[in-house]
Amino acid sequence: MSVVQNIMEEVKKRNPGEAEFHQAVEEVLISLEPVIEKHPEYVESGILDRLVEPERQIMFRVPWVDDKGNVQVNRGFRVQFNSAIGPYKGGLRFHPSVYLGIIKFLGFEQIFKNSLTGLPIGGGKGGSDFDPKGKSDNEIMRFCQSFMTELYRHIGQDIDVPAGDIGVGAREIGYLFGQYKKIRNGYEGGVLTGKGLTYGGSLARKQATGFGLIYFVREMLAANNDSFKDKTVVISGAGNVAIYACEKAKEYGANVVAMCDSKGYIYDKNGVNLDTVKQIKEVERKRISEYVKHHPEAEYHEGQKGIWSIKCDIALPCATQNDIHVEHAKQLIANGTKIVGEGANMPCTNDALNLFLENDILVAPAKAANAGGVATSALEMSQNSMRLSWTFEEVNSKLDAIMVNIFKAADEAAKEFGMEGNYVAGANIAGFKKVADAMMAQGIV
Ligand code: NDP
Ligand code: 2IT
Repeated sequence: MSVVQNIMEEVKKRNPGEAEFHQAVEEVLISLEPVIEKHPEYVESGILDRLVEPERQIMFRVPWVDDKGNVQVNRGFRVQFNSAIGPYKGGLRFHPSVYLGIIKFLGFEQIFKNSLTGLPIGGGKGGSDFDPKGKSDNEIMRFCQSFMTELYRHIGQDIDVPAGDIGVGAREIGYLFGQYKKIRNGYEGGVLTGKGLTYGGSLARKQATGFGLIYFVREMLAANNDSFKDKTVVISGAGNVAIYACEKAKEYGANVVAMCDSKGYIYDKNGVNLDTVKQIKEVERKRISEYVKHHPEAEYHEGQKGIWSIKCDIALPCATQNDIHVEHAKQLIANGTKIVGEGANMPCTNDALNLFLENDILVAPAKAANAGGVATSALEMSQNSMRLSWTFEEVNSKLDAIMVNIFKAADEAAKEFGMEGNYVAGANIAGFKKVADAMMAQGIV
């Protein structure tokens, strides 16, 4: 058995039932095979064995009282995966599907993503199986306060810095920050990112993941003498990442014809009206189906998966993991899609990814393409440490430069190992090498 196969067997044995975690590890390890062949010292130092084992995993009870006076109990998680290059950094996800395997896959991916940003941040992730849908603001606040009442002892601006992810936006970060500050009796601004602009948040953090995705895809297109101009784009999701990917893609002259939430998708052949989507999703927190009430010429279809049957040049999955399976990949390829840009984390199954690569579809892999969010979180930490704030233009231009560098790193690593144009492998390799070298330098810890 090869080194990679051995480690994979061990990961499955030691982490039973965590399918998403197995998937994420497998995807990375396979692409690292040529690297470890060239660098046997990584294997001798147990770098891979250590990388797949989180430094620390925390699970805790989150009790809270709902508006009817009933006691509710959720489960909280924080997985501190790797601190070789900086404090643990990564978002919190509040979604009923959350269990340890989801948080571990996200934490594992975060190690490589954060490394690619070129900024000093390690990898971590957390969250809860709490479902924010249908909860009042007061319920959300009480839940966040209870969650932080345990989490606070494990985090800190030089220890572990959480942020948002699915179900966690500025509202939740505000409640979490308020509780942290109250317990700690001090203003430790850099302990959370994605904060509101009135208390230490960074301009452009809200836009950063979506904008960053488009900057990365722009570079990938440019390397192939192409651009967004007049391209038909389909975006899954209608949350933070999807909305700002849509905004920047439109600005670059693309026609975004479809978006979705977990219940269904809208198709507006003349171009999605983003103001309407923002109003429905950011302000009213309602379903995307509302869109057709404002735009009767558009179509709404029940069932989210149908979105991948729409003909498009560029597909941007920005909702959640395992959104695109082989059958959806086949549909996209048959419809002439040339570019897949992963805004969500692990939105394609490994088989779907391989199918895209075999068919010469250009794939912008999540770890690289959605790194703009966490990169801008790191810029928020820098601003907090300096006790000043940069303008929108300053942050946005730093973000753009970071995404250009990430593209170059992925491109060059792919070329170095004879896989030109395979940015999936390139991103994994470039992200891995920095972390591996830092781990080598720091000894067996
Ligand atoms: P939001 O909570 O803002 O939005 C999530 C969107 O995806 C919603 O439209 C939601 O629909 C949809 N969605 C969620 N779960 C499912 C599901 N099981 N099936 C279909 N649709 C679903 O989250 P974000 O936009 O922040 O995150 C989206 C993705 O991007 C995630 O994979 C996240 O990990 C990743 N990401 C986020 C970053 C950030 O900075 N926020 C940074 C990097 C990556 P509904 O409302 O119906 O649930
Ligand atoms: O997946 C991700 O990179 C995020 N959810 C953002 C993490 C962060 O710390 O900003």
